[in-house]
Amino acid sequence: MIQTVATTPYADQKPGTSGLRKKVPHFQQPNYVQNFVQAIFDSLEGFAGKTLVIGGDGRYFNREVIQIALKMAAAAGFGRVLVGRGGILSTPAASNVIRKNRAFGGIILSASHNPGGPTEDFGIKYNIGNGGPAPERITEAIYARTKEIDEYRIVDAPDVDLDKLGSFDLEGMKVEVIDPVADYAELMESLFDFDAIAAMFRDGFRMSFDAMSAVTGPYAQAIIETRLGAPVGTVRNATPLPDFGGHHPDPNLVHAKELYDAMMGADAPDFGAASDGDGDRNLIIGKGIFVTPSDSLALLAANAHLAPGYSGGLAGIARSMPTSGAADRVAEKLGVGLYETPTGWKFFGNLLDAGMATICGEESAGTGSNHVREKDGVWAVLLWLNVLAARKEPVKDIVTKHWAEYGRNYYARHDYEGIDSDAANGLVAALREKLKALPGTKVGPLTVAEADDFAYLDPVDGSESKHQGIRILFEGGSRVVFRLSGTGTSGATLRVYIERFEPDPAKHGMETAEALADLIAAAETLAGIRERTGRAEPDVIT
Ligand code: G16
Repeated sequence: MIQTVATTPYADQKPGTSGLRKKVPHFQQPNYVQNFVQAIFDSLEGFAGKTLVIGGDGRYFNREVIQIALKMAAAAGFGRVLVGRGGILSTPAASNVIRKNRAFGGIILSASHNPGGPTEDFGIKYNIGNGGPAPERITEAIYARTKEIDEYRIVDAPDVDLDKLGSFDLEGMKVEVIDPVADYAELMESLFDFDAIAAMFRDGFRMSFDAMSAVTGPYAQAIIETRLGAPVGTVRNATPLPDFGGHHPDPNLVHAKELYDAMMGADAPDFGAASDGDGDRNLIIGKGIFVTPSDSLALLAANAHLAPGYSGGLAGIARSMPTSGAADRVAEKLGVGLYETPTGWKFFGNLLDAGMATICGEESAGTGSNHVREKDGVWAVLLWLNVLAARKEPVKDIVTKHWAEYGRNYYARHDYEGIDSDAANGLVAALREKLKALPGTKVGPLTVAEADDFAYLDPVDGSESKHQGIRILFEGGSRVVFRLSGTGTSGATLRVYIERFEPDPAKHGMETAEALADLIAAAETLAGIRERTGRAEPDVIT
């Protein structure tokens, strides 16, 4: 029986860079979840009788929200819902399930790399039929709807048993509980040379994959240990936990420090990798060398032809604006297009759908391809493994040869987390105001060449996105970018992206902090970070 329940709007349900993310207690307010889910359905058309995919990264509150979403999908008139067993689907696996089953769309429950638990983070996002995050036109419609919603519809029925594979009836809607890993593993096998990778493991290649007690554990075990034959234990922290074991499931040098330290040790394995809460991010570390996400994108693009799924070459490469320009020179050499988009995977969807780009990546540890419409952590790790199996060289040699050929982009991102929102907005506004006057200004040894507020005109649908980050470019090609994160849940996070291009191989052995020292000082001078935020140091450097 469908119940119509009266509700009142919440003013703060504006989706950010990747859906709605808030603390769990915030989501637990009366009807908070129901309002948002109903606003999603109210913003869509033509889904009666069609298929919806629902899954999440297993974090605290996942199961409760899945039951609500299932009952509301039944009330909204969907014909079928595919849901991962235990409510689990990694974000890229959900994208694959949507595409493979030609579903109308999907609801993904995750706050990605943010911590989980009763007082930590939760998130809901909607993906469209191409398997990718809803574009801004849809997220804006959802937000508009949340501001005026006055009722939601839900069926009155017992909870669905999410732990049993099979088909169930929910008030006339079919619910299929599916294996979260099987389709995804099959897709990976179709893209990569599993025989060559398995042979490499047989020959003693050693790897450590840290699943960070998050969603990729079962995926990585099934693929890397079971199918590729890596020794059991290669995948660490493999059981997804609702609170990620109390850790922050963010695969960076701060939160995956144990892996980093192991990879820098004398007895390091050949290859280290990690993924995040929902499985879309990746961290790549070779023996004695961390590969920045921007370099990883460039390296994967340059070597992708070594994997069967990409042997025909790339149509183009896309990267978010704050991502370093390392991939640009690979695109130039390959003679393919390079697209620079705002931060947010949703901006790659059109380029991938139109066949303009094959590989995409972001500085925020995301890399992916046209195989799905999300970034994909395990995919990136497998492409690296395929490249290593084909080239039979250590990661370090592959990276240094790449720099020698293309030049090195020294790169770092400084994050100031949980700062006062007014202070953060004030900092950006002040920068914006002086943009026009900046060119020609000297900052220490540097001279500003250009300064702007990045705007993107989507070449496929003509939509425009403004205010996507302040770029300050210096003579000689270095730059500093300032933007506020759209994924945090408390206060504001200021991100400062710092990059210097160094063509001379004799200068490729510097420490990143040393290579970027002038630019870090210039960022402080230009933005007055310390004065405006009260912070002398970033919280995280990646
Ligand atoms: C999300 C988006 C990414 C973005 C990242 C950081 O990733 O999908 O495209 O680069 O957030 O965004 P921001 O700088 O606004 O915090 P994820 O892994 O959190 O879904």
